[in-house]
Amino acid sequence: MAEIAPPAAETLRLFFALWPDDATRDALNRTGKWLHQHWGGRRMRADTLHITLAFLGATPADRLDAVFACADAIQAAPYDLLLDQAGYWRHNRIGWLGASEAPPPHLELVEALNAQLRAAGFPVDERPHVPHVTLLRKSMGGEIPECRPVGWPVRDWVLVKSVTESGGARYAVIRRWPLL
Ligand code: 2AM
Repeated sequence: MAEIAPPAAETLRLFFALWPDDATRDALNRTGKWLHQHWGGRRMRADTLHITLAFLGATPADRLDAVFACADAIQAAPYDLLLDQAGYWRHNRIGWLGASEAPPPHLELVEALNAQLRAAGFPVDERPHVPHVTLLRKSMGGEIPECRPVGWPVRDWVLVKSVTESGGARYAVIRRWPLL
């Protein structure tokens, strides 16, 4: 008799991120157009632009409360990010805008989040964190053009669910935590 496989446990593809306010998103999107003129590739849609703080990947849906608890445990202050450095990574053909100097509160937030996630048994990216907004995928790269810096007033951070659809990834903000 054929065995019936148990249904696969539902998983969510999750990451913590900074999500831009409207003015910051517009400025990032303009830089995306500018970089695209130089480097080509596929521009990220304006409504998907973000900075990843911690990438969890496929997470069992029944662990969502544990993910929330990690974030609830964090106390962090608001800060301003200056995204003043365009870059290109050859290994994944990404064109990005990032911070040449990440302010201490940003790095502290990432470290606090990683510490909570690690303690709760979630996978943590041990590579050094490079704060960046991916603007182009499948890009050729090239000489780095002069880019107008983008100031980002960081006042909150979010947990995001990524859903893969035929037109690419769609992101849905699940919850938001204020910086106080
Ligand atoms: P990227 O923009 O540099 O590709 C959603 O996929 C977000 O999580 C993106 O910002 C992506 O970074 C990041 N991400 C995807 N896979 C990752 C991984 N294995 N480790 C760290 N970050 C990842």
